[in-house]
Amino acid sequence: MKGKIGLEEHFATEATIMDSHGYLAEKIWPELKSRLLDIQEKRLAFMDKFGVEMMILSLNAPAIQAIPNTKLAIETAQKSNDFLADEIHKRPDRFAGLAALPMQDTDAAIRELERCARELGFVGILVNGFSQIGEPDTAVYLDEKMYRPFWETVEKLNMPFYLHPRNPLQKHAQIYEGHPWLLGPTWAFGQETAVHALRLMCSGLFDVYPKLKIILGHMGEGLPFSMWRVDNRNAWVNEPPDYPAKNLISDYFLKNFYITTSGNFRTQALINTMLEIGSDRILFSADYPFEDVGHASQWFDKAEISENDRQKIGRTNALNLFQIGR
Ligand code: GRE
Ligand code: ZN
Repeated sequence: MKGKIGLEEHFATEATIMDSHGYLAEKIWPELKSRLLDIQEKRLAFMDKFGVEMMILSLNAPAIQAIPNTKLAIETAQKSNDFLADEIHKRPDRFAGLAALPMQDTDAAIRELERCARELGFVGILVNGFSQIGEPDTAVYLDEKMYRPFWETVEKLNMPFYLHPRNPLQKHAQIYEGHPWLLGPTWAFGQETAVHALRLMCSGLFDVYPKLKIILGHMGEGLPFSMWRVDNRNAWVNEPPDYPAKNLISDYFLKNFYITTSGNFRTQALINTMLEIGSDRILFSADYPFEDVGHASQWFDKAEISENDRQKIGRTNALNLFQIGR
């Protein structure tokens, strides 16, 4: 399919590049590094070759969220957003941007978001899970009360918010000890991000700001498969759920969430996700350069779904969600 749009597609700056080191085999690092630092050359060549018209770009992970020094987090976010805006400016027909935000300081995050939306023309936000604030050993999640004014601004600006994975802190990762291969994209990213998304849903956030649009990658980080069980475990006792939110978790999942195919190029998983959340809420993505645009595209272009669904998931859902070209 020509004209695809991807929205979990990363770059790095010199300040954040080392955050992506150590996940893939060491011999791959020079190539991964050069792909992360490149915007206009190798990346565009892959896009052309595999029918990707646009990438909506975001900074690598965990980057800003893992800078406990608030002042440095704010500066690094600003610099990265400025760099991205310059690169988009060179090819506005091929690139758009998601804001990196210093969630260490709610007011600073709001200010940077407003700048990214109004001055830099970014179309959304991407945040890499919890933030370390002040001390490296802290993990502050986005359902915390301190973030309510931030979410109010996100809703007001109508900016879709991509909740991107990161690894848990070591002190929260005992279950992975002795099994380092389960960290990162194999399992820990998805587990961490799925629980974070469930926290948002349970917290009542979407009762207060019902127009929030949250995007999850990797075919929903396992949530589509587990949604029924989340709402229906032990249903015979007929007790209302014990959390602040007013409705069932699946009500928020269906109303406030969008899902991308990033890094999960599996037709069985896609069809399950279509059955759970519907093809209007699923969007193509690769997760370049951690994944291969060719793998993503060659799978998606031939996946056994209708051509109507392919157009929606590959392109038009992204145009609508990010209000591109209108
Ligand atoms: C990502 O950000 O998507 C990512 C990493 C590291 C390894 C794999 C991966 O940051 O998909
Ligand atoms: Zn990613």
